[in-house]
Amino acid sequence: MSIDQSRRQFVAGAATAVVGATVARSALAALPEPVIQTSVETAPPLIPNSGRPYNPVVTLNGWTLPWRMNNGVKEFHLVAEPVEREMAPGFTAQLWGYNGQSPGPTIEVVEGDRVRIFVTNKLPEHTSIHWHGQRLPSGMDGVSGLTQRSIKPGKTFVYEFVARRPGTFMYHPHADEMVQMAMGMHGFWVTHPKGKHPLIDEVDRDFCFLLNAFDVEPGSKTPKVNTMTDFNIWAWNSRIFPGIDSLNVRLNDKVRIRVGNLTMTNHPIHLHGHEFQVTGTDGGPTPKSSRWHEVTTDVAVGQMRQLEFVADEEGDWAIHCHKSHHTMNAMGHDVPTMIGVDHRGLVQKIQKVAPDYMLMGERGMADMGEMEMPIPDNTAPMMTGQGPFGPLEMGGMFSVLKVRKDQPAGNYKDPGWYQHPAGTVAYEYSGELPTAPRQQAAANPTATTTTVKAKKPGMTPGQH
Ligand SMILES: [Cu+2]
Repeated sequence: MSIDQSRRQFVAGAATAVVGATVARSALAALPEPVIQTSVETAPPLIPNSGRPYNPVVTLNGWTLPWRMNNGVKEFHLVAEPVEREMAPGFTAQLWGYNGQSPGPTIEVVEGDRVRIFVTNKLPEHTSIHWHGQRLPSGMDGVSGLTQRSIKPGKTFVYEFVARRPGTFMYHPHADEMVQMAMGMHGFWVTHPKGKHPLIDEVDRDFCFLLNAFDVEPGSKTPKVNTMTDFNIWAWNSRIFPGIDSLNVRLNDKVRIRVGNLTMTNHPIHLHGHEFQVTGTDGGPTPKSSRWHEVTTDVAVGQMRQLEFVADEEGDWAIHCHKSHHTMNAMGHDVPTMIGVDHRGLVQKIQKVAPDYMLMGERGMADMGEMEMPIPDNTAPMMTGQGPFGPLEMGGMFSVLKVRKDQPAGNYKDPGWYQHPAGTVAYEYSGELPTAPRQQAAANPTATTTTVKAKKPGMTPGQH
């Protein structure tokens, strides 16, 4: 089928689906051309060239969906479809998403904008889109069966509402949710304030990403959709370290990072070197009197958080989920604990019956960050990434905030690793090691010992 033929059929299908929709049909002369993204690079901010002005966000390893103005209405076209997403170099997953990628494109509008979103379903099953956090007519809320008929494969539905309150939102299906979310269907939505807002500061850099999780068996490409808690791929915008771009800012920039959680567990997001305030949630900006400084904030399931700080410390600063299993990729979670087990002499014997057997973890697992372990094709190593000082031994939800005084304003290019000023890097001690007191005690058994009284849970006070 030629492109022209398929477009004609596509448009014909869309026209049929529009019949019965409750929005102004006369306005729908034609669908806006869907914009498809093939790159996994972080797109530069999309400077608005129509509609009201705003300061755009930067979506980590993502992009913002262009729109067209139609009689004062901002029109977007989302296409729900199977996509191939490179989650990290060497590891590509078969996901479902929107407009060529998972997650879908970020949608940016301005408070008060009338928004019309065409949603075309190219999935093998029905879908719908829920606009998480928005004030809108109930029938536009996207809960299939409850507020609308589901969008059958091949059909296009239209959502239309006014973006009434500014803030940080997301979108995702509300139809066969378990499967469609597990497959990577979601996207970010930012409603910018229409002018100066008492609770929303102007910032120099505004980043956003969604937390998402997948269960992809090493060597395979398609997530297991029935997994409830045992995920092995912890991602930001369907990317995992070292595939997540760094957040590159200029020294003393005011920075906002917007995070939304569409996984099945909470993620304490931790930033090094700076304190931030949580200035907003998906419920809107927080009152100034309610803000305090944090270096970690928990983003619970279905929640969104806006973190703000002044990047006034130069350097390479880790930003990551503080759950240690969430900064690891597949493979490692089921490795038995071997610390302290003496394998010497055993390996060759075992290799006679199991030639692939390798010694792993008897001194901790850090070796795995360095060693070239044979792993199945299309699998992200469990602990990986090279920094300027050696292996980073990370994976999953990990990136770097790069603060540089010579980063040009408005420029997002990766400045490379930080050049530390002389005398500011942790260094090896080369003097004599004193003998530890406990070794002296062991050498002299008559030395005084201290009895520690331990209290076990469940004991009443005073009982020992
Ligand atoms: Cu986490």
